[in-house]
Amino acid sequence: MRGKFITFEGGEGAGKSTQIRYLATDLQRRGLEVVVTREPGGSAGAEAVRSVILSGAARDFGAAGEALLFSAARIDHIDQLIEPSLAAGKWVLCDRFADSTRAYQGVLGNLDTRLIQALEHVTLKGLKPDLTLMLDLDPKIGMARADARRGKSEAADRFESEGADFHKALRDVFRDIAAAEPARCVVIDASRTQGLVAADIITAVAKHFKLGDGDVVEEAMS
Ligand code: T5A
Repeated sequence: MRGKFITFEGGEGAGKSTQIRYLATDLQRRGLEVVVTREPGGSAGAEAVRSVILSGAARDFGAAGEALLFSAARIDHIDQLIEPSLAAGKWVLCDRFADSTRAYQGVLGNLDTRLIQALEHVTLKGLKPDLTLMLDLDPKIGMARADARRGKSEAADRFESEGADFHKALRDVFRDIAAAEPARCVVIDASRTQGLVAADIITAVAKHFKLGDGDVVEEAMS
């Protein structure tokens, strides 16, 4: 049986990487085979593109140029990792996916919606997440978390270094995407403790896929 494809989206420092680990543990305890991956990246070719984009070297290409680079990386990621894993029955948990291109490059980069739709058509070839968890958080808190994790010696990356207005608008865009596709997206309040957020996510996933109650919910909350 084909596996399930779950994506995590949200602003910087919302806790996506942290929460993917909790969910992976829960699903593995249920006996499922899980693949954890991320975008940009997730395959050798896409990781190479990741370092180019996040270094800021492609900033001068503009939003359209960056959208093309994210899409090229996504094609390799889907071909090399996501599709083969789903075909083998594995559950794929992905830290960011096409909604990030819609939000960062599409809306905030002022690109024509038709360009983003055309890129999705070519890149995704019909692949769509079975579920998207939108981690919603005040960007001031998210950026403070990201700053604290990075430490003083490391510079902010290409998108972390955008201003406060950018990150505030980003939150609204992710909320709009979730509101437009309620059957696919669940908004999660990411302002609480890691354990409470994890419990919410595990409950949402269990409900969406009609899994039984996991024992990790209580553990995560304790
Ligand atoms: N991008 C990406 C595009 O522009 N277009 C695209 O198409 C795609 C795919 C990727 C960048 O590329 C952009 C978006 C991004 O700017 P990245 O390094 O992968 O760069 O950046 P993010 O995905 O934003 O990842 P972050 O690591 O910044 O954020 P996370 O994963 O949301 O947060 P996480 O889990 O690493 O947590 C951050 C810190 O907060 C703590 C953690 O311990 C950690 O220190 N934390 C909490 N603290 C308190 N309470 C909680 N509940 C906490 N949860 C986590």
